[in-house]
Amino acid sequence: MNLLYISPEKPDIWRDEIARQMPDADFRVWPDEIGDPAEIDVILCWRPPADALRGYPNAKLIYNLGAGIDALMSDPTAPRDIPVVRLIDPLLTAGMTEYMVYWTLHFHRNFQRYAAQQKDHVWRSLPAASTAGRRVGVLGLGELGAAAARALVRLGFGAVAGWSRTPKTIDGVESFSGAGDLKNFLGRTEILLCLLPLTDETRGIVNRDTLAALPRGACLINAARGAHVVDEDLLAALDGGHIAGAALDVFNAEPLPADHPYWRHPRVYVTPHNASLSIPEAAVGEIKSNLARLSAGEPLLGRVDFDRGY
Ligand code: NDP
Ligand code: OXD
Repeated sequence: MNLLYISPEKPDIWRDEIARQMPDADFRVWPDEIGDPAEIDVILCWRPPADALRGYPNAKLIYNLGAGIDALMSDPTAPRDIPVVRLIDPLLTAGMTEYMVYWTLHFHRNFQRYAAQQKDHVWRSLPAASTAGRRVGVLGLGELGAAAARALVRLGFGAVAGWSRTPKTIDGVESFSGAGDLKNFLGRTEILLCLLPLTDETRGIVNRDTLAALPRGACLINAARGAHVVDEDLLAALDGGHIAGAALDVFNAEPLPADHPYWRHPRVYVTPHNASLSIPEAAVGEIKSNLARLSAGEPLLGRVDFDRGY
């Protein structure tokens, strides 16, 4: 099987891991090692440059080496006549769960306020909300959002809710769904986690109106995509005190420009788009089993629905 790797990121660890776990596969790197484009069976890509995905007449599958497929969906030249799958990998999910649990606890336990107090040498205990009563809300209850919600329930959070396109049944998680339910969901949410895919419908979803629908003092954790957030609206809500804090892993421009106000905002925490990473060692096992499904004509895991956009 001939695999073509298309990504601005270095191929080395993928090449090594494919060689270890799929010794019969021929791993080629775009653009220098393509060879005859008609020989390519499967494209492995991450943030492929525009136009790079077309021109492989016998490719049977495009494998997105991450969870978010927004880069691929935004390329109008990307083929739509062969299946696209995205990585669903237990280690990627576990990493995101850690990120979400960490920041939820941070805001839940007022750690940002203790850090501010420490600067002024203030020894003062702040009133603590109970875990059972803390109202956490997850935007997106897919692979990652559902896992984060479940982890919070296991930790004892007693008022976890989630918002998705279609209703969900998850133990301990109140389900809100559809555009008509968004304001109800936000109105009860003190700590908001964003794990939505970036689509035409979700772009800019964290904006002046939706932030205003959260209760005063709410906090935001966004590890989905920067373009979910309207930065000026979030900064205004932080400066006005309506939003108490934000932990942000993803940004409208990445790397976050050196002069961006998020860097120096006292209540914003910045991480460099590494809430969770695809780990080739684990991912290649998932890819292998999906390729076996492809050969057997079985349904593929993580198949992207072009109409929904994710
Ligand atoms: P999934 O596709 O599994 O889940 C998406 C969820 O969002 C689903 O519950 C879906 O609803 C819901 N949703 C989509 N559109 C809408 C809408 N218009 N209204 C309401 N709900 C909607 O995605 P994952 O959980 O795997 O990943 C989520 C995102 O996380 C990725 O797209 C990526 O951008 C980001 N990510 C970030 C990483 C990082 O390191 N920062 C790492 C990995 C991923 P329904 O279930 O009804 O379809
Ligand atoms: C992803 C990411 O979508 O790392 O997998 O952002």
